[in-house]
Amino acid sequence: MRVQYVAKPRHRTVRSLIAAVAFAAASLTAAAHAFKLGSIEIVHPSARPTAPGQSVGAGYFTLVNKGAADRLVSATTPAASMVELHSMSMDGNVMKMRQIDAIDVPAGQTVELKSGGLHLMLMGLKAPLKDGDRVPLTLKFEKAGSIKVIVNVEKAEATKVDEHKH
Ligand SMILES: [Cu+2]
Repeated sequence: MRVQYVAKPRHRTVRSLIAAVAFAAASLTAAAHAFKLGSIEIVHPSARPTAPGQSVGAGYFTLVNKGAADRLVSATTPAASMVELHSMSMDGNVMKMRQIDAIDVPAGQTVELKSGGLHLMLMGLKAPLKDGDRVPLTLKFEKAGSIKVIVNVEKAEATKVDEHKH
């Protein structure tokens, strides 16, 4: 798992804060941020910048469930007219994407939304997503309820290729 969770500052001593900053710098990843809803953590919501005229964008994050099984059932954002839940899988040499009703978050499990796998599809973007933008996103879980998170718009890491195409 390429997940980096940084605890909330109020739980840190100065020494551990320095250690965390050093670790973040060394890991070459963008600053991680995380949100908590009951026993579910939503780690580092992010989206890729989009080209002018492109009407869809993909959103990613990692769900860490330390409690009972739940399901992500919907998402909304003021930045797009609607958000769909999508899965991707290889069918022979073809990457197939389909809309799904929910993303299962099994008890005690970690579920990663990432390029080439499960993701959110932002449909009908009202403006291009620009590197550095911060986009509010409301996630609704079947049992845990709803939470508003902030999506960081940022370029994919150089070593990763964004396979997402529509
Ligand atoms: Cu999609």
